[in-house]
Amino acid sequence: MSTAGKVIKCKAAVLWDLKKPFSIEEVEVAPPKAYEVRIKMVATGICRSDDHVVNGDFIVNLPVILGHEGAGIVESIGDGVTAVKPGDKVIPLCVPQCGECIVCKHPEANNCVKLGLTNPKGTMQDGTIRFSCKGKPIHHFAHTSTFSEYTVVDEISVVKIDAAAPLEKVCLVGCALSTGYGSAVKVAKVTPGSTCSVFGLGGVGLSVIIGCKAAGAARIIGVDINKDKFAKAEELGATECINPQDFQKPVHEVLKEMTGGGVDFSFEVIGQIDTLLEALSCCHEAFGVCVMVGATPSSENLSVNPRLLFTGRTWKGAILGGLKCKDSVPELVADIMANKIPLDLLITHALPFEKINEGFDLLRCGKSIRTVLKF
Ligand code: PAD
Ligand code: ZN
Ligand code: ZN
Repeated sequence: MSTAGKVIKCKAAVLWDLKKPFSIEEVEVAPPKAYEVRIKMVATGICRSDDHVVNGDFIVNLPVILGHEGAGIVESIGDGVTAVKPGDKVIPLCVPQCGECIVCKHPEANNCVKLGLTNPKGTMQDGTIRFSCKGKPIHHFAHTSTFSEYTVVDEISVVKIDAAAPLEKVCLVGCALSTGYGSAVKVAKVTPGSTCSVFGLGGVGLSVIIGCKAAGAARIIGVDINKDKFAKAEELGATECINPQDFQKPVHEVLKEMTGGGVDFSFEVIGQIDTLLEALSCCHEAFGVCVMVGATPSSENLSVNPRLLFTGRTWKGAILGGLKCKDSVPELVADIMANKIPLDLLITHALPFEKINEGFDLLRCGKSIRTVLKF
């Protein structure tokens, strides 16, 4: 019996309060309105950005259904939707691409004006909500809310992918892979023969390494305080890895010595103020480019001596690797299917959706790269 046009009751992981475990609840998911799409989720990754919300470092309205790195199949569409149809395999996009705004029309930018990252209301574009639980409205997150068996997204926040794509893998294109790969290739524009340093070897940092290698970097130095991350980084293309705790001096000085004055491209993929400054300082003072990838706590500021930039450094940031997702996500999925991108190596754990709290514990204790939850 078709569920189109009806409210669907299903399981979702609801975050009722900060710093509390997710609770698996029966939620009601309203049908999609005009220009909206309801998706049956098949798989979702767990990203540190979801954990930043749980911690209170990334402020959103509660209660909320998190998750922004998923893949699924379209269950039904609202009036006017032309981009996808029921049965299509899709990836929800946490950075929408409306295609019409000044940002979408800019060749280098992806922060669509419809994104509203600086004011995350936790609603659909029309300002209303499709989730409820025990009679209470539950907020959306990042236009995606993939920690639910069914979710509703705006048409500008979803893209169709190859019907043969393995959803339990390519879900990572929804965040980690796009963010890391795009940060190297699109934001930093890593050049052949260059030297790169990558601070933070989680799912996103390792994706930066994949991008640096694809762009032809000659030397890629991984930096992490967890040595267990080094083997995978080297498998993916890091030429060496260092632990800042092994040195008496600041790691930017170590990196400058290792590279004869500083790296060409540095990436902060942790989300901390101190490492952001280290990453900026380790790139060459005359031509180095530093890309901020990690999401620092919304409330924290950084004091920087402007002389760090005076001599020629470039300091950049971007969400989702600066990629226009409707264009790039299907392309990256195709590259993965053609074995041009070793995505499999990022997935260290697979768990049933109900074990979501276990998945977060694995991330917090540094045991996982990416855990994929299966519905
Ligand atoms: P992760 O927690 O899997 O990886 C972070 C890594 O940093 C771990 O391996 C840690 O051991 C390491 N680390 C922690 N502290 C230090 C330190 N002081 N020095 C060196 N290494 C350290 O996270 P992730 O890969 O899922 O995400 C990384 C960051 O990127 C995080 O802040 C997340 O919110 C952000 C992100 N940004 C975007 C974007 O659009 N810009 C998208 C997705 C994720
Ligand atoms: Zn993410
Ligand atoms: Zn736009």
